[in-house]
Amino acid sequence: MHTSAGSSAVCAWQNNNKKGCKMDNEFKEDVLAGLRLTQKALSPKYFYDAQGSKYFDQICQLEEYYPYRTELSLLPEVARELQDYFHQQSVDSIQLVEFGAGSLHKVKPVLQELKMVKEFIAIDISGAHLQAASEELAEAFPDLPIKAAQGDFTKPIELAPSDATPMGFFPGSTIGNFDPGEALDFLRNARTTLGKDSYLLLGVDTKKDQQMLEDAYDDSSNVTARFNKNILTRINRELNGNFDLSQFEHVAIYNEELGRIEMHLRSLVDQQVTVAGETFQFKQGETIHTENSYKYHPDEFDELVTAAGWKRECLWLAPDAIFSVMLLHSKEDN
Ligand code: AVJ
Repeated sequence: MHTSAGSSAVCAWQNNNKKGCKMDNEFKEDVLAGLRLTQKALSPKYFYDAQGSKYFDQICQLEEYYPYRTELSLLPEVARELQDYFHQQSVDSIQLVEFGAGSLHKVKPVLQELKMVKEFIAIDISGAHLQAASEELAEAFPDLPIKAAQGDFTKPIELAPSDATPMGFFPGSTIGNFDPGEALDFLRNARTTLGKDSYLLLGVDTKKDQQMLEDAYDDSSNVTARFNKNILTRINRELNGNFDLSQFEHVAIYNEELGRIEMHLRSLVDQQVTVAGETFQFKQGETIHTENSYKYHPDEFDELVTAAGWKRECLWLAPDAIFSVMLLHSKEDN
């Protein structure tokens, strides 16, 4: 699936899944295993089929969903300061690697300001969506080599060797989808993937007023509800399921003890559902847990950073500390 847009080529390749088969099967096994649990659960990475990626873009335009616009408005300033910082560190070329790149909105302000980026690699689970976004990005940055890789960044990734200094980019607080133990693993893996003397630019959502958090995940236009329920539509289509979407409701609550927003799909009635030939019972009020979105105080997050062998070089906080962006450096001595 090599394509080129005009003069600027976007190289596409498949990362850690051979011709989609392994991934399809993994989807089925993951879904069935999740529905067999006492607390039924599905991984949020399965939200992002073509339709789910579109719904997510709509979420980002919502008034209630503050993380997207807040981070986006921080990034030009962040990138300008990075430019100065890297000059001071005598870093003159960067290989930028975005994890969970999606629609590539966030990298634009970074590329605009940070002229020393010599190569951009975008990894996302939603291949076609990423490919289209990459071609659009290539038009805006015709001189920049861009690679788009369909892959699951929760698994280790092998990067093409480069003379430039690697910098990972993981915006949007996607790291919040992991529980703290998994976030630690991700940070360790990223350090292995990016290598010694590399950097990681991270967006992390902060703890804040509960109402503001819950409104962001249960918006008044019900876009997040459609995004959440779309995972059932996907199961119906791809795994021959018979979920009746009208018999489930979207739930988003802040679990204060664990510091996370939880999204669930709650069964409105006693019912049974069949997926890939297997039948699952639902009691009225029973839920499928579909997503966690952890929120961290900067100091709290820094404990994970340190434990994973990174050092925070810089922290940017949005007004009222409603979102944070940080630059991590892999320590030279381990
Ligand atoms: C893409 C994981 C950062 O947790 O805020 C948005 C996903 N879910 N609304 C988030 C999401 C519901 C989003 N992340």
